[in-house]
Amino acid sequence: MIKIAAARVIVTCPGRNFVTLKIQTSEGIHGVGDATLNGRELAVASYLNDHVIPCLIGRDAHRIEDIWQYLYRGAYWRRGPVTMSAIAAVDMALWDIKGKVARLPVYQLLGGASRQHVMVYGHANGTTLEQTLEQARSLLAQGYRAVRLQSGVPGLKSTYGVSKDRFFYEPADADIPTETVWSTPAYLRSVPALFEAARQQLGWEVHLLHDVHHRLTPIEAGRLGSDLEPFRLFWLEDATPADNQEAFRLIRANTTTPLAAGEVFNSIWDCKTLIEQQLIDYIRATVLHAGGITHLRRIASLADLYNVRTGCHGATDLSPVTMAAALHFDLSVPNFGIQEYMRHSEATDAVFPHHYGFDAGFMYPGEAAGLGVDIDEAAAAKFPYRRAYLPVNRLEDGSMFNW
Ligand code: CS2
Ligand code: MG
Repeated sequence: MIKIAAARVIVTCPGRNFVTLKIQTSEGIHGVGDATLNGRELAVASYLNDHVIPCLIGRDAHRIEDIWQYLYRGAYWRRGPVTMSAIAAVDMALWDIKGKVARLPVYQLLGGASRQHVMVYGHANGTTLEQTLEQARSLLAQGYRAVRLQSGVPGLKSTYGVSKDRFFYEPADADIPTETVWSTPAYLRSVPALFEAARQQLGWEVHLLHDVHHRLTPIEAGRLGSDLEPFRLFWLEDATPADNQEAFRLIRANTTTPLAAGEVFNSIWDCKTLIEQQLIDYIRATVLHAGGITHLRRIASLADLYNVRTGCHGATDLSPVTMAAALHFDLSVPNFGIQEYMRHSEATDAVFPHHYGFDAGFMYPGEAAGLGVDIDEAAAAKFPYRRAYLPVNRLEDGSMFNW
């Protein structure tokens, strides 16, 4: 038995907000977990402070599965992004502690490495097609094997997923949401042209990916997938919202372009139909928003039965703690597909010192005991919380999307 002696929540904003849970044990060993929910950060901080931490004190930190079940089943209110991010933070911190006690990196506790390294995809985005492809060439020069391409849509002022900064991508940009305008016909015309030019200029070796950010109806998504077939994408992501999982049947019936979904999913129930009916090829659920390593393993095991591979979300609003946990998971899980990688800012890297690293298109979790990541609390204290939201999108006639 190794007793949980104390736990606290640290909120910091080194360029963007992060919520971190730090659990301390009676043996003096501590663990960290990420609890960041973009644009709703303080709701998770309160959930942990007011409702979870009091129930953890005195429990055996080794009982990861039991604590997961206790927090999930015991609360009566199940699922949802706030609850599942809070449970995930506890789960990550407990795996970190177990690894430190065992003096092993977490991937060893998960059954050891199933592969040599973790293939990641980088982000190339620009306001014009030329800028996007120039970015892609620079990623290829850095050794990336897989690149996501997002480009501004001609005629639209701004496009979600296209960064204002050349190197760092941060879509949460205002203390009251920015409102942007969207045109589906303009978008549907621009994407095939981008990928046609990409194959001409970048060749066929590199894996190319694209994120629709839930902007299409199922039949529009089917059309886009079919238009993109000649360019052999690695995946087309979040082609339509998956609130209704059956919606993907229409897309599937209309294209052989591989489909990815699930960065907003919180539990195995959000992807059960998509996986069991083989309506997607990659599941994007993360360690952070889908209940921690413990629950993501369960999702991956279900996915494995149906030839669905993992493709964890890894945007900058997931802290280096999640990135570390994801890499241990990715290295160990048999049906790994790819991992998203967006570089954090230097300030963020300084607040979260870590052992993971990138080399020639692949990442490695490192050999440090536990997750191999920590929070520098003195550095974190220099960056107080700043409210920030993702933009809200409207159609050209001013209405909100209705799908
Ligand atoms: C995106 C993210 O990384 C992705 O695939 O969809 O940028 C996402 O929009 C943000 O992480 C939202 O918090
Ligand atoms: Mg996405």
